[in-house]
Amino acid sequence: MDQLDRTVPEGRLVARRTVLEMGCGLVGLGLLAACADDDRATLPGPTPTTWTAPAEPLRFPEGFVWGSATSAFQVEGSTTADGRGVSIWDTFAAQPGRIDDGSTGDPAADQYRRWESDLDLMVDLGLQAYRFSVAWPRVVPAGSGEVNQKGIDHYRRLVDGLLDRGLHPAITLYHWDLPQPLQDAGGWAVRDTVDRFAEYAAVMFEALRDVDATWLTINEPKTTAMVGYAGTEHAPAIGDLDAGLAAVHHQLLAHGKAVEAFRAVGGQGSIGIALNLMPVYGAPGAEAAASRLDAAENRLYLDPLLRGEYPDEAIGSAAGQLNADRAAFDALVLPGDLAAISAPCDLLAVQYYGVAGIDKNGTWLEVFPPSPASWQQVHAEGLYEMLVRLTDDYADLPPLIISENGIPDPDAQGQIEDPQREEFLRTHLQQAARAVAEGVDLRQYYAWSFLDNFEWARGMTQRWGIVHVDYETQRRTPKASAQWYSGVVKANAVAPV
Ligand code: GCO
Repeated sequence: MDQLDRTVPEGRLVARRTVLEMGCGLVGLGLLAACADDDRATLPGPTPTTWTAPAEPLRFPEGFVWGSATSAFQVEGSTTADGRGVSIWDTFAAQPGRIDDGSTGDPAADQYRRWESDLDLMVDLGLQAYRFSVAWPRVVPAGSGEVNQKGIDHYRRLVDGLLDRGLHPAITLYHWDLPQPLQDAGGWAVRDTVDRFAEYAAVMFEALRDVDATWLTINEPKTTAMVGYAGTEHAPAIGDLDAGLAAVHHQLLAHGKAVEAFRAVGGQGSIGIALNLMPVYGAPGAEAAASRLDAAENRLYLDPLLRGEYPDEAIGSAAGQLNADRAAFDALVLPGDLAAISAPCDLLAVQYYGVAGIDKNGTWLEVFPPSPASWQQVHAEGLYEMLVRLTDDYADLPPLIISENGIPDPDAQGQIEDPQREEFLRTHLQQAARAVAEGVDLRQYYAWSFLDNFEWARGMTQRWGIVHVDYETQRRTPKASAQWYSGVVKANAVAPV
């Protein structure tokens, strides 16, 4: 597997807000202040490699699974129906100024009521799988204690609907909608939430123990920890980096305890965690800073999960590190925690959007042109690099799936003709196929997202769906990229154009 030159020429600064949105957390607060506000330029990025896609279609292995993904808070709506409790995102979205367009989780894309026609649309598009998340506040409204059978019944119907249509269920247990009472007690910054999550997970494993599903415990612990606890861009908007690091450990431990519960229930299916991973490129002389930022962005999650140890260089005051209290973080890690976190899983879900650049002072650089999501520096080859790196670096790596990969429309109105999304998906799938041809064990791919939906702090203004949603009528219209994706699924291959 070829090694790539990851150095970049001297770059210019990335806007401060972009850094926060990237979910990197507060990398040395003082360094953020050093970022010039509007001094942005696109660097040529790392030395281009010589690889070009072949003229013939690139095939995926027999049995490869093709799907699309959403999450409960982003698509369901019906936030007060059938006993659902309040989540931290209901609280956050209700606070003036938090969401760009003032929208909330209701009606979103109204899928709580429209799920049957959405599943029919997936069949029409020839999709084979659907990744959705269970809203914890529907199942355990207070976060602990009484279980809400109406909540369980909804997801039973959804799963049965998938199975009846021959669609594979990929079920995320936590996609950011923490029950508010648990946050009132400290949320992911406190250890008690670990056991509450394991109890909730066991309820769902029991309820669906007959289903051969792909289970994902926690979606992007990094984003929750760094953007919601270290930062204030996401719920619960704590703004304390030490709380963010505590949220890292407690979410990883919660994942491990959920895996234990899954094994104890003895259900069908497979289980893993979903990590958003980001290749990091250093400007000349910034190799050490790039390595430290890679530790903060990637190895802080990969190493405990796959090696049973935290990386040494993620936390500290040097360029690229998370400028938190290392002793306080170490004190959170109790005997047995790392063994639980690194319990063998059946898969690792990779969520890939783009890359990051850094200079020797720790300032984030723009090394590739961003998508309409300013934090997303688009570089398809970075997906190949990350997949190969995982395979090279982690001896006991389980099979991989790509549980999110996508790009937003250029504007809030959205479009049916979305050539940029077809280009994004094609180039990224070519790189994934390239990695598979070099021995990477990749089993499933989920385009983000099936529907235009509530894009967190961007509200309804950023559209990531392969299917357009008219929010006035809730009418669904497949975009051109959905039709193109149908062809990829049918051929189990990605053609050059
Ligand atoms: C994430 C989340 C998704 C986002 C998507 C686009 O990866 O941040 O899992 O909920 O909507 O990534 O930002």
